[in-house]
Amino acid sequence: MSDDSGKRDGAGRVVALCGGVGGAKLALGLQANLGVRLTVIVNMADDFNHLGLHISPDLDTVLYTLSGLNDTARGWGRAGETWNFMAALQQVGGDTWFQLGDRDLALHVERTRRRALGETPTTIAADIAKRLGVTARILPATDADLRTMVTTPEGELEFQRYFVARRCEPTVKRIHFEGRENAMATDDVRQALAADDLELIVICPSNPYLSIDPILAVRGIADGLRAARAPVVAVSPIIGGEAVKGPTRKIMDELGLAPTNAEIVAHYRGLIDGLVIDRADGAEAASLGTEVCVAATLMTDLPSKIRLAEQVLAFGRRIRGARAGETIAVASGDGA
Ligand code: FO1
Repeated sequence: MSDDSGKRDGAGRVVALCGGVGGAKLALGLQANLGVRLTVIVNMADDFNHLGLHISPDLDTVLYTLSGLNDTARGWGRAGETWNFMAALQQVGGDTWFQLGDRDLALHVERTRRRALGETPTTIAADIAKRLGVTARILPATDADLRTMVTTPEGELEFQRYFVARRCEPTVKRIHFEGRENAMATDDVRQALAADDLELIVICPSNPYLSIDPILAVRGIADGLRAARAPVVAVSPIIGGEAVKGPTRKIMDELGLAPTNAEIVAHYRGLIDGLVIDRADGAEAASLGTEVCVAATLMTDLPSKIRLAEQVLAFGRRIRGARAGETIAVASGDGA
């Protein structure tokens, strides 16, 4: 490799902070590059209790995506799914606004059973990840109860009620995380962020307000990023003023935030050493006031996820190199 990968890269670990669908795509690309060297810290604040089951949507999206079981068209849940449970539930007058596929249902039933026995989300996630063949290490951000609540003109909505039942239509006036005062990072998360062989921390292109903030709200995680020996880079969820998927742009508008990379830099200020932006926004690079890597950030297939992950890792190497006193060119992901 032309850059310093031979010297500094190689056996080090990488930690990725990840929410649901968008973040999981990059996590898959990172896993393809890093295998067991990757640790994914997953948002747990989308969790909710439904039909007597404890549902962990972002965790399951990451588990299914990294095991190759996910339905890539739908974005969540399992490929080859059947919906007999939902049809039968409808027949007996059950709540069907939240779709639970027959195969997916097994995971919710088993997780609920094990939580009721007192097992932690961390232990359950690690065991299920292993059984599903996930290579990377999967860590819930916290084992405590944390809930993203969205304040709308209709009142406060639990995240899934806002996101799924109301399809993100209500205006978002405020987002807060119920339980944050007691939500501590697990020991595994603290150790992952404090590891002395940590080479890079990646904030995946999940929704900063709905998926990354509830991770950073967990006590010990934001401080862990600041104290980490490794650089922290974020991948922007914005391309050309639009969000790739989901309500990011709408929420930014409703919160009075400009849908720009400058806003993303401001949001993560003090936490990140660099931002990966799309080629469509390359002209902004020099004015963002942080190290920038210009890359193709739209992930449409596995090769594009792997390529973006490679560029993120190369960006991290460049920042480490610069810290070690080498010069850093304004990075262009193309052919870097
Ligand atoms: N998203 C939907 O838009 N509709 C659903 O019915 C739905 C069901 C569902 C079941 C399990 C699961 O793990 C995720 C599910 N999601 C559904 C996605 C989920 O609401 C979001 O992906 C995350 O919470 C946001 O990142």
